[in-house]
Amino acid sequence: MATAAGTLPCQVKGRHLQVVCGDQITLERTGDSGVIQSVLPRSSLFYRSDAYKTKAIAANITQLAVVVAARPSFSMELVQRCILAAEDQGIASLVILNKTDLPETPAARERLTLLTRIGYPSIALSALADPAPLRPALTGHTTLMIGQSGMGKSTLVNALFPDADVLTADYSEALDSGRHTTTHTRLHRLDANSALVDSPGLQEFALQHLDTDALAHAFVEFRPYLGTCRFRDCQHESEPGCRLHEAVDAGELDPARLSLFRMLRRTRQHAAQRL
Ligand SMILES: Nc1nc2c(ncn2[C@@H]2O[C@H](COP(=O)(O)OP(=O)(O)OP(=O)(O)O)[C@@H](O)[C@H]2O)c(=O)[nH]1
Ligand SMILES: [Mg+2]
Ligand SMILES: [Zn+2]
Repeated sequence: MATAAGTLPCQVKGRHLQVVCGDQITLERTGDSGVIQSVLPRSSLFYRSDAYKTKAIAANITQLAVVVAARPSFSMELVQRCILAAEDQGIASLVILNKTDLPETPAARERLTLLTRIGYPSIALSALADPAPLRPALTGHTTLMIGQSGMGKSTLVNALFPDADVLTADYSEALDSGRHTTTHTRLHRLDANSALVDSPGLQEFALQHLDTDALAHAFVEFRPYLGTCRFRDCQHESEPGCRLHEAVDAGELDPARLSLFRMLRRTRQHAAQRL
């Protein structure tokens, strides 16, 4: 048995199949090459989807690490979308605040409190200076690193795996964005039980596969309230007796999170109507 380090379309016993980075496969070796015999059942599949297609990103990951940095600037909405997709698959998430050597780091850290207050762990480090603070969090996990281009995901891989020699590139000051240097998702093995997956920078992350119930459930802090609204089919918009709205009014839930939920729900509905 082996772990697929990358994603590729292939033929397995005459069937076309997408083997996803992180898939467990059985191989029949012939000299230096091998033929994939089977793909084992996945414990998780991390993916995004718009109204037209689904894009698999990594299989069998046990942890998502969203990488952000003060420069280039990052989108909290995108960070949260990634985490919601992970929650839907029962995958734990953490946030890596990279480039702590940058003077704007405190402001970036402040923005992350929206998530750390809910309980998501965050690890601050400088990949260029010392990646060590991340090591304990990686032990025993297959961790997918995800995030916008230029946040330093591949730099972290190079810092943790001196032989990896993965391509990295300066971000553009003028465009305030990375250069989409990494083009393929790739798994790097730390030890027998731990691996780190690097992925191409993201600009968007559609959640078309999450209907209203799944979406609400993906907001972990909403879970204790779900099923307790006055109306059984409450969409948590402006219905009377909505427990999520009451919890916001009582200061128990962050209004920014309920606003995001409503925006995502409507986005999904509009996309579905356009089909
Ligand atoms: N100041 C500083 N710069 C860093 C740090 N880590 C990475 N960088 C720089 O950030 C830039 C982008 O790094 P990459 O590792 O290529 O970013 P990436 O997230 O892999 O980008 P994509 O592959 O495009 O998604 C490079 O110029 C790195 O040298 C850090 O800790 N501090
Ligand atoms: Mg990269
Ligand atoms: Zn409600």
